[in-house]
Parts: sequence; structure tokens; C-alpha cells
Amino acid sequence: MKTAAKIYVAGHRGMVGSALVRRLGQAGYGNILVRTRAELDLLSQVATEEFLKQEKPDFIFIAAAKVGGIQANNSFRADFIYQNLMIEANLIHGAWLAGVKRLCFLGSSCIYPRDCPQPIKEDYLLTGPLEQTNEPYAIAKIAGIKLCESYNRQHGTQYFSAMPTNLYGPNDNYDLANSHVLPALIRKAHEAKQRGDKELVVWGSGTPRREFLYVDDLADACVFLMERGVGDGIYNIGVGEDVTIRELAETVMSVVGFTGRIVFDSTKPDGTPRKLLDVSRMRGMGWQAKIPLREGVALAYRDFIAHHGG
Ligand code: GFB
Repeated sequence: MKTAAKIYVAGHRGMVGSALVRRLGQAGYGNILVRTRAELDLLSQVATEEFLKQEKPDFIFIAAAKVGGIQANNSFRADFIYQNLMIEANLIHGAWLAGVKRLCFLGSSCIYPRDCPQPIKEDYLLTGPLEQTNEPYAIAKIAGIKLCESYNRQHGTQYFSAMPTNLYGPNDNYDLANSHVLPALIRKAHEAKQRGDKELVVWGSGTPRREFLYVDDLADACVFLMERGVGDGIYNIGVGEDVTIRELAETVMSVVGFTGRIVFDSTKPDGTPRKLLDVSRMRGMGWQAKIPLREGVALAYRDFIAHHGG
């Protein structure tokens, strides 16, 4: 990628897109193309194709998506499958029509079968049934991977897919009902501390295991892959270790300084029992995550205080 290249980051206001814009800026790329939702509706095929044909970016990162935690995925199943299918189909097909050669599609670790062996290798895709709570989202993201693969085969494009594990960091969603676990626990622990509560409510049993990647590490990995010129395939992006939800809650409590006890709400779903990515493909290429969990949680807490706290 030349520093003068025109790079379109779809979804630049979201957690992943904003991290990509930060990373590209740090790396000296000065021609970054962005559009707000009001300026460009990615659910509209006509508007998206028109925009791409006019702008003809050299590179595209697809960070635009309908995302949320376990409860949002489970409740708004139609929104998750429909919006993600439309956004990725419009952007990938539109990119090809506009002659865009290189594109990075962002997926998610929930595309892999629910009960597949751990750590999860890229090759396990489509080898078994998916987790039910986020099946519509996972199906949409699998379609995105297959779109990239199919356009590469039929049209000779160079579109690859990055598969991040559970992400967190600046610009995360802290809505208690719809967010992911890490931002939810940061907010809950902070508010519990402020109120002087004795308990912190954690959904499910606390036994599921999850891997957490700071979003700036993901952005670094995506830019690394684009700069390396990978033109096809799936790349797991993770840290290579996981923790239980109970351990995560303890880390968050210690960073926030909340000293009460944890209470588990068994009316809420656990989701998939474990989701740890095998990151040897990226390690083999010389890339590794840099920000350890505790440090990342401290950075995320600082961001939460700056934007939502008091
Ligand atoms: O992060 P999370 O919502 O999504 O939940 P998934 C992870 C685990 O944390 C589950 C537990 O076992 C939750 O029950 N948990 C405990 C909580 N307390 C809370 C809380 O206050 N809020 C939330 N949200 N969870 C998502 C998928 O799965 O992961 C998406 O639904 C996507 O499709 C994303 O792939 C990365 O890790 O279960």
C-alpha cells in the first residue's frame, strides 16, 4: 500500500472502523475516505454502487456491520442477518464493479461451529452446527467470507477476511442490554462502585471462556495483512489465550476498584462454552497482539470515564 493510496474505511465511526482510521493515520496514509450513515446508506445497493464507482478507492476495509452482544444477537435476529448481508453484498459486489482490487472483510469468531475443537483453526469453518444465540449473524458473516472467496475465484479480485475474536476498546457500546460482556462489566462495576453497591450481577454461569482482543491490535493486524498483500483467505486475529467470564469480571472489578461480590444471573444465556482462536497463521507471518488484557481493560476504562463516566 502506498501512502498516497485512496483507502475507504466503511464504518469509520464504529469501534473497529475508528481504530482502523487511527492506525492508518499513524502509518502515514493520508488519503482516507469515509462517509457517515447520513451521507451513505450502505443498505442501499444503488447508493453504495454509485459511491464506489465515483470514488474508485484503491483499498477497502469493511468495518461497517450490525453488531452487539449475546442478547442483542438473540433478540434482533432479523436485523442482524438482513443488515449484515446487505452491507457486505453491496460493498463487495460494488467494489468489484468499481474495479477495486484489494479489500479486507471483517468477520467474527462466532462463524465457527459451536462445539469445534479448541483452539479454533481457520479450517474448521463449516464443519458443524453454529451456536444458536448468534446463528443469524454468523450466517451473514460466513456469506461475506464466501462472497470474497467467490469474487476472487470468478473475477480475480484480492479480497481477504480477518476473523477477530471478542473485541473491546475506545468507542465501544456500553448499553447494558445490547453490548458485549466486557463493556457491560466495565459500566456495571463503575456504577456499582459509585452507588456503593455490595454486588455485581454477571449474566449466565460465569464458566464460559472467551478471548479478548484490544481493538487497536485488530486494526494493526488488518493493516499488516493489507500491506503484506494477502489476496485471499481467512486470518484469525486473537491473543491466543482465554479467560472465564468470572475471571474477566474479577479483572474488571480490580481495574475499576469495585470490591463487592459477584452474583450470577442464571436466567441469562451462557452462549458458546468456549471460543479461543488458533492464531498460528498470523504468528507464522510475524504478527502478534501486543496489549495484554489487564492493560487493555485499564485503557478501555479510561475511555469509558472520558466519554460516559462521571
Ligand atoms: O460478549 P457476549 O455478549 O457475547 O457474552 P458472546 C459473552 C459471555 O459473557 C456470555 C456473559 O456467556 C454472557 O452470558 N456475560 C456476563 C455478559 N455478564 C454479561 C453482561 O452484562 N453482558 C453481556 N453481553 N454478557 C457474541 C456474539 O457472543 O460475541 C456475536 O453474539 C459476536 O455474534 C461477539 O460474535 C464477538 O461472546 O457470547
